[in-house]
Amino acid sequence: MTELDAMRRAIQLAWQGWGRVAPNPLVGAVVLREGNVIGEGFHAEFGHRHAEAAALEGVGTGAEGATLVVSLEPCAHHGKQPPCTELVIQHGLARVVVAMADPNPVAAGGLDLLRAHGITVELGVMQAEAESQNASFLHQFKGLRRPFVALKLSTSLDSRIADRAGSSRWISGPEAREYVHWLRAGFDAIGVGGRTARVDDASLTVRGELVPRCTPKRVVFTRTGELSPTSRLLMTTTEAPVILARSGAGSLGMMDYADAAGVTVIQGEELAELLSKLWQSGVTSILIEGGGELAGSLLAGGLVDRFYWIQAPVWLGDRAIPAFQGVPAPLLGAADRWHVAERRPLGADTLLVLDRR
Ligand code: AOF
Ligand code: ZN
Repeated sequence: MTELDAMRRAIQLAWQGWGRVAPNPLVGAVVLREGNVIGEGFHAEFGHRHAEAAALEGVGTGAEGATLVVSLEPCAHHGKQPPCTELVIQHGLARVVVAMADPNPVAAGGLDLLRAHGITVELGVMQAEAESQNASFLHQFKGLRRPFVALKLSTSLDSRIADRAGSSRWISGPEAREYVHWLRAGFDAIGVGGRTARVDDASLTVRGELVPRCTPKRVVFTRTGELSPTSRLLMTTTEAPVILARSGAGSLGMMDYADAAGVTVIQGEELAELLSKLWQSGVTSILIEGGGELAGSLLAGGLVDRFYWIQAPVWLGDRAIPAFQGVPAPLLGAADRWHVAERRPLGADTLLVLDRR
């Protein structure tokens, strides 16, 4: 196996920490000796063993002179785990190949330390893939003081999120719905607009195979503040917290029973302020699942970091509900071009993952 293949494997292994390690990064590692894999592992659980330690377990003296291929710069700090650099040095590894540097100032500096011990270091192998995998971890160190915002929409070929009668069940197929439950598990919160919460009456809970370490909070962005006391969201507040994010005076009716229903209310002038309040309350990432008004406002406000687009092979026509409302219309030369991070089939549907440049 080449070092490049080993890095591909390390990144693939790292995905197994999805839903379990956040806000820490997804990390995978492979130990190579003369092109053979002699150890591999990943960061499986927040606060637990790092990927390097998992990969080196049981390798023993076989690691002497071998190469460690790891998707993140080995840490140089004593955190919940001892420094991985120490482990690498003790095992006598000769070479360390890394995809991306650690943006966490507390843990960084590992590569310099390894070099100082005579270990050869290569940084940047499959860097774009590793950075995309850890986009929400990287986001935490950008100083934006708002959560990593991902927009997930299932649309028709003509970018409609519901038919002309307002029904969105089901645009996409079972494979896509399974994927969305997996996706939800990796976010601190799931958000929707008020109208979508009312019309779809979705529960926004995680009901897939993967059980998240922390149950995502459910956030409803609304101007009026209205939510029916018999809605699925309010009937399930014991399963997962509900936050009502209000950006307008609206009616106060909801406030009367919000407390009793176990709903937290946050108030802000506009979306950016609501997002920063969510950040202050510990929400580091949020997956927004519609509707068109909220999606359009977030896009127009430059507040979307990533877009998960599931496109189903169906036409819904002009009178169906558009995926985005209120997005400005730039001329082609001035329009933002997004970076395609992933593109693959989900049953009959197509998944496109796009990152803002
Ligand atoms: C690595 N390998 O597998 C991971 C790293 O509190 P701790 O000890 O778990 O440290 C968390 C920090 O360490 C985290 O913010 C990130 O900078 C780094 N995570 N480092 O060498 C790993 N998960
Ligand atoms: Zn470490």
